[in-house]
This record gives sequence, structure tokens and C-alpha cells, in this order.
Amino acid sequence: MNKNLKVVIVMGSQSDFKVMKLSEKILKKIGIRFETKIISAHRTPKRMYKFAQNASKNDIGVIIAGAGGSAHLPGMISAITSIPVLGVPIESKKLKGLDSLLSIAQMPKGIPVGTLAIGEDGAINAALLAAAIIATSDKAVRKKLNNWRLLQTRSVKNSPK
Ligand code: RP5
Repeated sequence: MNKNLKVVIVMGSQSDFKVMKLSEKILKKIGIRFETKIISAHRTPKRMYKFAQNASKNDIGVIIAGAGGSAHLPGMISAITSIPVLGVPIESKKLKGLDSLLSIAQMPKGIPVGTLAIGEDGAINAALLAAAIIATSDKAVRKKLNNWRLLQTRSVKNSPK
């Protein structure tokens, strides 16, 4: 069992944080170590390269990457490191995030990116999926994730009011 792997949440812009902070919230609840960074594939390409190149030396189990528009950040990071990358398409003004979704989901074969839903649901599910990946090698995380899911199940009422 490889314990204590962390998740790194990256995003292309400060403006993505209002969505990506939901990933942080879930990781906090499940007790997974994380770091959050702004890294833009086109505005800070050297920062992106350095981060992805060094990722495997830094106990990172999963990278969550939120990006909007042409949204090449998750694919570019995945091209540099084999650490699993989960992409969160951020809703864009003009195309409502359809551009971001297709950019992230339509990676050509050979370099995978796990693609979540557009926006808040995607940010939440990216953290839950990251937790599930970490849980395959960390019993404590598995227990906390299963407990989180149990509480969610219990919160669903039998009938509407
Ligand atoms: C992308 O461009 C970012 O991920 C963001 O979703 C989008 C818009 O960025 P800002 O113009 O708000 O900085 O790189």
C-alpha cells in the first residue's frame, strides 16, 4: 500500500477557482492532502512544463485540471506525465462550456484524460474520482470515501414533501 499520495488541483485562471474550489471542499471532507495552483498552458507554458515534469517526484497520485475554452491544460499535462489527469471543463461565456468539454474529452488515442461534467458537478466528481483512485492504495481514504457515500445515500428521503 502506497500511503499518503496527494492530489494537485490546477486551473488555467483565477476565474476558474469559483468552480474548482468545490474539488478542494470534497478533498478536505475526505481527508486527502492537496495543493491548488494556477497553471495556464498558453499563458504560463514554462510553469506547466516544470510542474508536469516534476509531478512524479512529488507524491502526487492524481492531478485534477480545470480549464475553459480551448482547454488544452489537462491534455498537455497528461502528455508530460503518466500520473492520471482528470479534466474539468469550465463553463465558457460564448459556448457554455461545450468547447471546454469537447476539447478535454476528445483527446486523440495515446494520451488519456478522464473527463468530468461541465462546471460544478464536474469539479465535485473529479475530487470523488481522485479519492477513489487514491483509495485503491490507501485503506484510510477508502474508509472515508465509503463513509461519505453512505452519508449521501442516507440523506436521500424515501418520499418528497
Ligand atoms: C482558460 O481561459 C481558463 O481556464 C479560463 O476558464 C478561461 C478564461 O480565462 P480568463 O480570461 O478568465 O483568465 O485558460
